[in-house]
Amino acid sequence: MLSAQQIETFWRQGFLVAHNMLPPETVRALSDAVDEFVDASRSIRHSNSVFDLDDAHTSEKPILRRIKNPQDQHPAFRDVLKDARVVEALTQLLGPNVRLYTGTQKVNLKPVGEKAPVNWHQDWATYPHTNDSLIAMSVFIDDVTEENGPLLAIPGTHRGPAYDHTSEDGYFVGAIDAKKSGLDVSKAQSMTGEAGSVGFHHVRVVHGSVVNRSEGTRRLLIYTCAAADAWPLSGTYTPRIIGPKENESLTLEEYDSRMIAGEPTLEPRLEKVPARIPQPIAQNAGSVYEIQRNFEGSIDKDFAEKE
Ligand SMILES: O=C(O)CCC(=O)C(=O)O
Repeated sequence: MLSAQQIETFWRQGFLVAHNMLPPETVRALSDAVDEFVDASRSIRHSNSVFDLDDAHTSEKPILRRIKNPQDQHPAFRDVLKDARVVEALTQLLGPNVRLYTGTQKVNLKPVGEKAPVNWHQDWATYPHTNDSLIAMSVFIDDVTEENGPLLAIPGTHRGPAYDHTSEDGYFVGAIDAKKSGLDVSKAQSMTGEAGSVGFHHVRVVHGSVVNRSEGTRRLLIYTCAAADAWPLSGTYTPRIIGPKENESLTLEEYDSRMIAGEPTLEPRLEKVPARIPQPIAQNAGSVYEIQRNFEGSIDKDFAEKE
């Protein structure tokens, strides 16, 4: 259960780390599950609907960046969505009726040797809804430190504009040009903590992460959850803007099977929220790493300039 102070911090900053929320046995089960996928990735040459691989990935030296839709791949990942502590925290932040958002869920591994940082962005840019009651929850499978590429979030930006995430030539690239947008990245705070901690960030908060400069992985299981009355603005039942199932719709039954707590509804809550539709999409739109390749800036460069 989150304390009143944690809830206040979340709404003031737009993000929060709840330290040591999950026990070592849960962390171990998640870690073992990720290891199985890293091993399985040795026989895969190209990214597919489950594995997102770095360009330098080989069977001898696997560099798995992401496991897609972990809830469909392994019971250890699925169990997190049933954990009473997790469900309670989500309902405290989103209200009693909570759905697993219909786009891609993920484990981001940020492996050593991976070259792609995640540039500044708002998740909201990729999946605007009828209201902004959406939160990404990241379960720390490793200790997350300043060195291994923690999420960096800029406090208060969840109350700001829907930033432009397009490239010079007008394509949606899923990244913000911090200078052009007047973002003060020096205010960014790191979401660090021990394995078993859980980070929560609001769908509109500006965030990103630099490359991993440590000797080990930084594995986060990231689930985005939505209030049941937040309906996707693009697509009928699904906001699959990027990713392999781009134009697929879910049946209502499938949509409602994603409820984590409470009841579904057919009545969207309409709120006056700033939004942009993420179009037109660049040719190589896939995971955040692929789509951000079309972006000219770099979060690492922003930080080098600051130092
Ligand atoms: O894994 C990371 O470091 C960043 C993840 C993120 O911001 C995202 O996938 O939207």
